[in-house]
Amino acid sequence: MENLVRVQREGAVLVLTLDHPPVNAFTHDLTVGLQKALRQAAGDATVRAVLLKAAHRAFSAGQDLTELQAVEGESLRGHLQQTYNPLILQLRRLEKPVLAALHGAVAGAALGVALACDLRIAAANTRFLVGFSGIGLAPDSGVSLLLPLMMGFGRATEYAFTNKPFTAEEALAWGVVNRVVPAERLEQEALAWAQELAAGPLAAFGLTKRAFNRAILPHLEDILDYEAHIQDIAGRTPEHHEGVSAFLEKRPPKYV
Ligand code: T3D
Repeated sequence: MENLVRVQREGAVLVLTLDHPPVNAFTHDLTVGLQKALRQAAGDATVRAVLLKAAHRAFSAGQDLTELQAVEGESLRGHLQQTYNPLILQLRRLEKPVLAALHGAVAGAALGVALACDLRIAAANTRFLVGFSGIGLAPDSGVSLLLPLMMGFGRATEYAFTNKPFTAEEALAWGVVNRVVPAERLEQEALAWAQELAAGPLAAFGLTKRAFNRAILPHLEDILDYEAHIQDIAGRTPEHHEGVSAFLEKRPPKYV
């Protein structure tokens, strides 16, 4: 298995860096690598906060479409049950603060991963893309729940349908991210914030997260399962086939 997630310690912070050039597309190996790193964060009592960030030009372009095309015809439900669904649950159930540091593109499943973190700091150059409809799919990875919750129902519908990007400043104004910083300061600001979180009352933070999960996301597991069911339907449509082919062939899709 390729090692596509770098794991480093910075004091009590476990720093996870996506490392799959050029745009950190989520392959099976990357997703499983991230699951493994989060298990490490959960199992190590000396880890008091997690910082999730990315190398290269984007935080992540979401699902690797070359890999998705290669397994065309297989159940997307099965794929989601092995990859993003457990990952999103791990992020929410880890009783330690998780901070996402975002830059460049954040698309599709990567948006779901970013939204499932507790806090988000974004470089001013970040572009958010719901992504799914661009390849004939419906939102998964918790996006159907977390995006309307954070930016509002009408706005989430608009951005899911149009697939137009929104900026870091818009994300800040709409409550999708907590802070925006100049791109060149992202690394240091994110680490400083993660270290501040690591110095806080860990048990209280964990219990706060547990309480928020219960208050706001009590049906998260069901929603993820329903998204997987919906995606299984979407994944069998000609629209999905055309969307993926068009992206990889670098041409606009033709839906009839
Ligand atoms: O069961 C399941 O898994 C279903 C779940 C799906 C979850 C999802 O995540 S669905 C959404 C998937 N993601 C997308 O549809 C996004 C596709 N990518 C883009 O829209 C753009 O590439 C970006 C906005 C992310 C970045 O744009 P830009 O202009 O900075 O870069 P680019 O030129 O488009 O891409 C750079 C290279 O990365 C390019 O390859 P090349 O020409 O240099 O060889 C491009 O093909 C490749 N790339 C970009 N995104 C993906 C990708 N390769 C594989 N998978 C990608 N998602």
